[in-house]
Amino acid sequence: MKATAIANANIALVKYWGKRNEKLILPHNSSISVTLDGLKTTTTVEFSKNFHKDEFKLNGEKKSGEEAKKVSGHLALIRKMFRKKEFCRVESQNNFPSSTGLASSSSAFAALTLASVSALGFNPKPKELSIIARQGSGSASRSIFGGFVEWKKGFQAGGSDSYASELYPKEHWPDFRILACIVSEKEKKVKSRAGMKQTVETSPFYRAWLSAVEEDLRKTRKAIKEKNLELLGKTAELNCLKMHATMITTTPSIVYWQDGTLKAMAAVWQMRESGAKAFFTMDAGPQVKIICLEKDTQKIKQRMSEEGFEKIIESKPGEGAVLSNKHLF
Ligand code: 2P0
Repeated sequence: MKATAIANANIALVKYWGKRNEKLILPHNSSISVTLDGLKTTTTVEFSKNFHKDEFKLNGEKKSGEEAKKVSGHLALIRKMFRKKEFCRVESQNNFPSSTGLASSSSAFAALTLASVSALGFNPKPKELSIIARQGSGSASRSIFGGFVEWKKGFQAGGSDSYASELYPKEHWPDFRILACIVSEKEKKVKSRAGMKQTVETSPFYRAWLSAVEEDLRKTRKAIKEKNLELLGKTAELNCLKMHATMITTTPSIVYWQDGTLKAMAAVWQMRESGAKAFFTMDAGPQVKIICLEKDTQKIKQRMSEEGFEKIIESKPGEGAVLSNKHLF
């Protein structure tokens, strides 16, 4: 009753922001992401009658508190779905710094879902895995798949039609790149889950966000299909700014940006003015992720390092969640 899975983190090009059902993690809007090669979580899960509670280790360290609670909450859901009773031991390893705001919950819950379900002896279709992963963390529904992925918000109250699927595999656009410029490694004050709840409840701009998102989804699907970086980048950049506008206008305000965030945004705009194809997106944190093509990465990295960004993580489109026979314990 042991299995290991590897899943990559993803970055949204059209963001998921706000839930219509908190418990089932059903979003108000659909989202589109790219799964990133090399930003991975490896998770080994073992269920046994001999265990008396769930145990969770991350990067070799035993976890308690909020993180452990989210993990055992997800395991409880999986046990219920598959009518199992055994407790389990979970060990996860991230190959990227967990505190850098690089969407670690997307890879974490995708890997945990695949490893747990496999350890229990089941082999559901990716769609079903995506529905289960979604209930651990919304963005994890997308990390089940590789390449370019869309998570449809769905309409059913129970969430049976709210799952992700692949739009195009990673091979569709191999020279697509994301350069994550790390602005700060401090843990953020407001987690995404709390931030999006507060936004839905209090931002007067939330309606405007929802009314604009379908157009962004349409443009983004077209841009990916045609490998049109300009259309993709401009749409993703504005979509992220619209999301941040809803955050800033909640009560109390949530501002994830820091000085370095604005500096990176300005640098991207200046590079664009001088003809470079560079666009940014940001999530619920200060890091700035530059969307570009492989041929331009060197000069963009050079410019960002001159601006004082020491840590820049480069990723290309990566694969979806897979099983591995290299167990962590
Ligand atoms: C996204 N984010 O689409 C958006 C953009 C952050 C900003 O998905 O509550 O950790 O576990 O479903 O998935 C981060 O939110 O939130 C996120 P829960 P999650 O990538």
